[in-house]
Amino acid sequence: MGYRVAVVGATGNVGREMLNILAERQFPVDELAVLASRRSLGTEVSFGDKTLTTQDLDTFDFTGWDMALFAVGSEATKTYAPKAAAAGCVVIDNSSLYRYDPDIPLIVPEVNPQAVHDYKNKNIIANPNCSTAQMVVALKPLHDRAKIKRVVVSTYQSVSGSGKDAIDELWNQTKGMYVPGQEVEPSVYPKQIAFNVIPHIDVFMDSGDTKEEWKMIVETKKIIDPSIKVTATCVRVPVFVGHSESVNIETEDFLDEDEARDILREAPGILVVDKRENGGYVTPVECVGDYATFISRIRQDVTVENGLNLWCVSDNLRKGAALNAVQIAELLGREVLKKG
Ligand code: 11C
Repeated sequence: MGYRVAVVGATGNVGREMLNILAERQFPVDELAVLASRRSLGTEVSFGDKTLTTQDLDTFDFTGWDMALFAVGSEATKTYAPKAAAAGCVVIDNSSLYRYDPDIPLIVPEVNPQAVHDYKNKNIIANPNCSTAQMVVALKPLHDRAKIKRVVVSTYQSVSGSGKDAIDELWNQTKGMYVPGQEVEPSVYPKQIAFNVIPHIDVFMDSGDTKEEWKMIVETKKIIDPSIKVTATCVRVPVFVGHSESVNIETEDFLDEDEARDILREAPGILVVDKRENGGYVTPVECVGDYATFISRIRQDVTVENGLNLWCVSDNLRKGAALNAVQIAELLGREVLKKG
């Protein structure tokens, strides 16, 4: 016996990836509903070798459904997630709406699987921001060994993090650079993204940090340990898929770079590719479609007492969103619902 699963926002980038990953990992689905807003109603989406037609989210009755994987913005989540949760369907939400609610668990299964039991507070589990998810997978095993005190992270985030229109903007702006009269003005982003980098993701906060930077700080504390200090600079780069991060870590106890490499090699969800030679590291184009968080360039930072540097790359639509949500569904099934 399997689960009755709804995917909400099934026509978006993340919703489609959720369907791909549910099929790839042979999640025990008895029945699958693919839901979308009226605007996308009737759109067909693939689930393995099947084609499914989207149903209307507005009129859908979640009663009797085990789980709903939400991949819509915070506004739609605010309307429909409480309805699903009240109907007894556990919501796994990819938006930022519930992440900072102390009653709602924020889960990366390799890091804090024990938090799954808190789902029952509100029948909702939150999925973290993509740039946080891949970083905490790398930080947790190092924290367990040497207690991380402070992290300085700079991100290089792909445009797929901003959705389909941003992917089109990068593509069209890049092509337009070569065709006189077909230049494309910035519209999704405040400045040109083709052949450029933009040190601004999400809105500015009073502190001067952007919301993306704030999310990395607050979510890392909630998922791993509130004592870890994080400072972040989040940057959009002209890459379609795959977020990269340069991570500087200060630990309480000394951790040798070779031991750190061995710990990361053994850690769940991580693939270490770290040869000190041309090409002996991972770049975003190589991580697309993969499940792993790739770690390269592991080395001592000798400018502080106990310092390490590393390079962390992952598919932001997968580990950063859809894969993590499906892993939470698997965890919920395994630990709580126990039907599959
Ligand atoms: C980006 N990290 O790359 C964002 C996208 O809070 O789930 C995901 C935003 C979020 O633009």
